[in-house]
Amino acid sequence: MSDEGELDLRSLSDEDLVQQIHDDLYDGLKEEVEEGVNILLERGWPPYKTLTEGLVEGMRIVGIDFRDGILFVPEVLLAANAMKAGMAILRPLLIATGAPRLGKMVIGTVKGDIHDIGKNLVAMMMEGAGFEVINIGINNPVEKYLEALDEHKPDIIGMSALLTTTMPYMKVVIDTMKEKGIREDYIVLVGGAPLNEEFAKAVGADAYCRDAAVAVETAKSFMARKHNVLAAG
Ligand code: B1M
Repeated sequence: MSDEGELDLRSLSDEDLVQQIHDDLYDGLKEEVEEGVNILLERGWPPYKTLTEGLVEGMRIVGIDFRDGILFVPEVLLAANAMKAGMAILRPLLIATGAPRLGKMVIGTVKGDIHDIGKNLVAMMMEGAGFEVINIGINNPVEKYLEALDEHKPDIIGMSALLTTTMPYMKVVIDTMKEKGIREDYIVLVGGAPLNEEFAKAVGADAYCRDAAVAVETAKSFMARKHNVLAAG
């Protein structure tokens, strides 16, 4: 809708505004996406609903046209930028202040992979749920994960991969942890669009997390188990 520069987003109904945010995300219109997100929030939309229905759904549509060769990398990069700008508005709202710390997580995208939106979203939601999160970014070789574990001593290590070619690298990280005898010191959670539970099991992770909300729930239940074991011991 870039030819409708005069479009007043405030005049749209919620439903049309969400549709417009999808269109603006698709067109990589960062400022328009920011404005749309702000308007939904002003109308009382909860941040999580704004995130999932406005931004995540918009990016899902981008993904379909990327897959089908209708959109290309430069356009998808613009869409990703617009998405990140929308996420930046929601981040402080999703992050609880003063919540008791539930645990610590190191999270990063694996070597060879530069997708970071989903991983950042997981980091954001985990922080919102009261976890301390150390986000080590993208394209992480096993050494980077090990350094982060050593430095931050987290309870959980989270790995993200969006490519079928990079997801096997998770096994490299887990196998290296096994070789060093530290695998059982951590809860290993994995996620990313091409993964599934079977894959997570095969590479030796503790659990596959379908989305950010599942990541939070899974992390909480593993932390509760860890505390029970410690209390029993
Ligand atoms: Co890429 N890309 N991309 N891309 N890209 C995909 C993944 C693809 C499915 C598109 C397609 O063909 N439909 C396809 C992969 C095919 C495959 O391997 N099966 C693909 C491809 C092929 C590529 C390139 C190879 C393209 C090229 O260069 N020819 C290239 C590879 C670059 C590289 O990494 N080496 C590439 C590049 C890019 C951009 C740079 C342009 C951009 C990334 C920008 C960025 O991230 N900063 C990009 C994007 C944006 C996408 C799509 C469109 C969207 C990904 C996204 O952000 N989704 C994507 C299509 C798709 O996934 N439908 C695609 C939104 C996000 C909220 O969801 O990431 O799934 P997601 O995260 C979810 C869950 O998966 C889960 O929770 C998140 C939140 O709910 N989750 C975790 C994710 N990580 C987790 C970690 C956890 C737990 C849960 O740890 C505990």
